[in-house]
Amino acid sequence: MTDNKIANLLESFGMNVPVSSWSAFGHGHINDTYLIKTPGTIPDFILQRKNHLIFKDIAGMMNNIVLVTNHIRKKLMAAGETDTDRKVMNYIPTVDNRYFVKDEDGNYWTLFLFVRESHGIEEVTYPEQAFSAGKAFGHFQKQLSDLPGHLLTDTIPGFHNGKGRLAQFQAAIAENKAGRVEAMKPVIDALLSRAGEMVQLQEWLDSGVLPLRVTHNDTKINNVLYDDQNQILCIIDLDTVMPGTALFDFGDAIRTLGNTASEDEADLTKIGFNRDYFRSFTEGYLSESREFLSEKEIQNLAFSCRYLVWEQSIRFLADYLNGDTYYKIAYPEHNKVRTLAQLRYLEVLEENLDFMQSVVTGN
Ligand code: GN1
Ligand code: MG
Repeated sequence: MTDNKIANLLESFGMNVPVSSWSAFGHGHINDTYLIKTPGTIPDFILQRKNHLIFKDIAGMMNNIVLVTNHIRKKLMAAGETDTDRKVMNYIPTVDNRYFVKDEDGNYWTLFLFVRESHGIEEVTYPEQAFSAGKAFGHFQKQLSDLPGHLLTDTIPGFHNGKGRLAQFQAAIAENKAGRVEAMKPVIDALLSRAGEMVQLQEWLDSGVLPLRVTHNDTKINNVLYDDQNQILCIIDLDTVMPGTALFDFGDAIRTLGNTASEDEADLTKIGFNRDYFRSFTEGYLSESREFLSEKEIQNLAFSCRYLVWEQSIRFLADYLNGDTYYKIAYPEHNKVRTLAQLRYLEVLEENLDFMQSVVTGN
């Protein structure tokens, strides 16, 4: 990245503004993100190179994002909200009214407002934070509960589709590109033995037993923005907003927030389940979502947590077996470590099944 390139890209978005500094920003595994600081009252921006090897339909992705953010913004305005720029992401259109720029190297860039006086957190450290995160994701789903899922494009087809993910995992095993299958056999078997139960979620979605909604699909805690008083501002990282089930978002949040360790913890003894955070998150989430969720959805919130952890395990393991082509890795065995950490967490969730179900159903 160079000063010149930043200036050119900003100009494509109609932003001929002075730049005081820029720096790499955030912890994403997929895109390259830069914070662009500007002087005085000019807003700061986030410039992001979207990884088009993963997001193969950038136009569709940006369509989804604009549909979702416009829908939320209209609701905020109707409710008399004055600080809309901090309550929903604000993407900047280009001078020819698109929401992305393709540069001469074939890379895709987007620009959005940096949310003023905001911060994210990498992990929950006290139960009220878990409650507010649950409320934030529940509120996001509520804001979108009247936006029909079919209006959005499946920009990563089958992103949380258990049947499709299983097929990709089986293909990775069959192809054995990196020669790692034999050493991973016990882990592969442990994950395959759970497949029958796990693919049910997709079967319910396919048959209409679960309603198709607009979902975020990457509900990690670092995708919630807070203000300086630790009040929720908005949900960010909308790249994966797509049609899905509410269960994807609940389960994926618990995948990270309920875990006492990080998703790639190498010391498996550190991996546990934080019951307080689970309870608080669920209460916050249901305080916003109970009114629109179906009974089937509520009954399967606890199951969705196991599903998402299983899915993430087979995604990490498939990438490891394929020779690490999808996720950015920090060291050679990173995807293996991630897989083992997820599998351990899955076992921990299995041990907590009755507790989780009783929290969700309020008994
Ligand atoms: C990726 O880049 P990041 O951290 O927001 C991935 C998620 C995974 C996550 C695992 C588009 O998200 O699905 O759960 O890594 N996003 C995509 O940490 O594959
Ligand atoms: Mg993210």
